Amino acid sequence: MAPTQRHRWVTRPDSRGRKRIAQMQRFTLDSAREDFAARYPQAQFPPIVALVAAYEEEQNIGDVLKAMPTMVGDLEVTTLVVVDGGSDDTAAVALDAGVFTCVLPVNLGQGAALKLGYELAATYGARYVVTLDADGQNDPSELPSIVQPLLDDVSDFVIASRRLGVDQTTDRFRRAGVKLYAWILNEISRQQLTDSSNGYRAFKIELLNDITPHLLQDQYQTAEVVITAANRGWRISQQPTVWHPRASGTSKKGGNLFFGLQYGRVIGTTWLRVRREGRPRP
Ligand SMILES: Nc1nc2c(ncn2[C@@H]2O[C@H](COP(=O)(O)OP(=O)(O)O)[C@@H](O)[C@H]2O)c(=O)[nH]1
Ligand SMILES: [Mg+2]
Repeated sequence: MAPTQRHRWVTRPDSRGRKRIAQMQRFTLDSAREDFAARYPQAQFPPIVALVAAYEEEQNIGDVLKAMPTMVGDLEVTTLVVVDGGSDDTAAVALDAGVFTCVLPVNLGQGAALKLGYELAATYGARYVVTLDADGQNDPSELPSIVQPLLDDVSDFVIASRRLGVDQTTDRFRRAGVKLYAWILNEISRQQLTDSSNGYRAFKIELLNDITPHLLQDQYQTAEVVITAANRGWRISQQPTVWHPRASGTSKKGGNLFFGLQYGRVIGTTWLRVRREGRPRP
């Protein structure tokens, strides 16, 4: 039987096992970096990078990539897909679409894949990074409105909000969870966000360079990014979005209860970490 997220959670490895896993993760990341550098020896990113971390989304990612804007005003947009292992044709679909594609040979989780994407964006010269899902839940045509507050320099980090916009999904438990966790996160990080778990986000590269070394979550990363950025004094704002149902397939993040527990765990552990670290000096 393939190990599930839940299975991994209850059979945590001992410290030697964790060291071995960390070594394998480093090896995996290095080989993806080398592979990317060899595939794009002349790579240079324009100011805006749309970053899609994708795990087994061959059915959905093609349409997402087709709908991606290529300009915001007079700033060029390019797309970077980080394919996070998996056994389907996600990488082939991304390569066929002609976008920058970085392939992790094994699945490391969305948090790890996005961290690699942030690093590549910075290395190859991007100034703004917009993350969005590969499953069709975020509409790429909204990218200009999501990134605009950064271009106007009124914010450093923008999160799309389905609660300020339109939620076209019907899962009432998920909706209640989004509300509850936004409230908790606002209480501990002194924000007024309505949808802190939305993965449609725009960042200034300076913010990503500052927070990335602090990020530890391999998979459930959305709350960690918000709490870390807020603690480090960056300006966070929100923009309305239309939240679509998944184009096909089911969530890979587990059922509502499991997802909720993981989300709560990440809020708790990140909150403890930032309290320990304290706030950086202005
Ligand atoms: N890189 C990476 N992305 C993942 C993984 N699991 C899910 N995703 C991606 O994260 C996005 C959101 O995941 P999804 O399963 O739809 O979660 P949900 O929208 O919160 O129910 C999608 O683009 C997925 O392809 C993973 O293990 N690694
Ligand atoms: Mg989804």
